[in-house]
Amino acid sequence: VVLVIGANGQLGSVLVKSLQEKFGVNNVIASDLRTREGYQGLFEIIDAITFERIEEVVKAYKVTQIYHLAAILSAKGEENPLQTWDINMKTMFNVFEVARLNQIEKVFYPSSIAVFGEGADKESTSNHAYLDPATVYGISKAAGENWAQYYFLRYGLDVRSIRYPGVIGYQSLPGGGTTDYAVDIFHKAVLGESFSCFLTEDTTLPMIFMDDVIRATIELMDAPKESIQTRTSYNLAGVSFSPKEVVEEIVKSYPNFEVNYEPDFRQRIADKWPKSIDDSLARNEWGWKPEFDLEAMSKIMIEKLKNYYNLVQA
Ligand code: VAH
Repeated sequence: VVLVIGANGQLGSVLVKSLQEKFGVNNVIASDLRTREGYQGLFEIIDAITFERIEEVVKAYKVTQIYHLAAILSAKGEENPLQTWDINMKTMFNVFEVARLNQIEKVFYPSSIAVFGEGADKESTSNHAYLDPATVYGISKAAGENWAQYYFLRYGLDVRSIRYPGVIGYQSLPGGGTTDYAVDIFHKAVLGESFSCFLTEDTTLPMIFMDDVIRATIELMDAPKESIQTRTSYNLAGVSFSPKEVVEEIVKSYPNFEVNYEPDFRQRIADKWPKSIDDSLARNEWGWKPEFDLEAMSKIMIEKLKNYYNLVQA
């Protein structure tokens, strides 16, 4: 039985569906701060700030795996640094402690490419690059992945982790990240609106298509324990691109699409992050391989969003 914390989020909402297909609807418990309208399956309200509430649900359903997908992201996190730290760390400790005390078999803890800062190479950033994150979100993830390793080494808790790039999907909306533009831009294009981009046109960042990232997460969790030699977190690469390059793809379908660039505080966050990621550890240790490039991803985004908005392309 699998418990997903943060099941209403950009990743959680999509991951839950895949987990339901894999384990059966009655073996997946979705949880978040609020219920989700139209959600099909088992759902419990959990505020992961409260240890007792997580433990109650774990005991009631005899949970054996936890995916902890609740966090305040990079951009949003800068509004209130201390509160962001409290929420990201407290929820993580609660999950790790509930897991340790209730014989949970496996835990998934997401990290992020936001763990990297000035001290890391910008191109093909190595898994072992120096970590000097400049956002509270990045600091909390860098600390979190070290705690993941600590729980593994000290208590034998099987925590597995991926440093996610920016995630692009048609199924859900991101909230509060620096890579959010890359989802929003497709919505605007399909709706026939113009787009104001909060990053400059040549800001290249590591990104990944939703289908790839969900498959990566499930493949990591399915891998034999012995092959998971990296207990902090795995670099994961999908595709790297800049706003200009996405626009080049979009204008193939929407030649009149207009974008203007108005970089804000998020530009400073993006400037400290890698442009591309070396994910050879993930490839070698559990066989990771991405499938979607920018062109394939853009085609699917446009098709699916057109259907979603029920629009026929002019
Ligand atoms: C953010 N999408 O922008 C997140 C992230 C790649 C960075 O983890 O904050």
